Amino acid sequence: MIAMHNSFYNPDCLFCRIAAGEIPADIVYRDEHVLAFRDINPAAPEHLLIIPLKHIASLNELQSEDKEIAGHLLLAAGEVARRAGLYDSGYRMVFNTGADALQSVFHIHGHLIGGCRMGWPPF
Ligand code: DGP
Repeated sequence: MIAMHNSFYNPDCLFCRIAAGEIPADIVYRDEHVLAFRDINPAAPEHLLIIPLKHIASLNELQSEDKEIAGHLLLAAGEVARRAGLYDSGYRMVFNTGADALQSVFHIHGHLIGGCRMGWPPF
């Protein structure tokens, strides 16, 4: 367990607690800025979440100082997709933000989904 109480780690945030190893998850990728793990309630045959290690509530709270983290998260997506076997077949990355998008966990997470043919638009 990592004991940190600062703006990087929010002890009340589920995904901060997963990133700190306090709550188990099926982790598929980790580096100095991001973590990817399987969603507990998959919406597709493969459904992973890619999160920044830093607590940032949503895309709305992303600051220009977070540029490196945000870019890093997108750069990691291809490797996460490769590890999930989705690199060649294709996948979708979604950031639910706010009420209309049904965001339920307020720590930025990209849903990386795939393993089936999807439709568009998503509603
Ligand atoms: P959203 O609704 O966009 O905020 O997505 C939150 C996702 O987080 C949702 O698809 C379910 C997933 N989730 C919630 N709790 C847990 C958990 O404890 N572990 C894992 N692996 N995923 C979780």
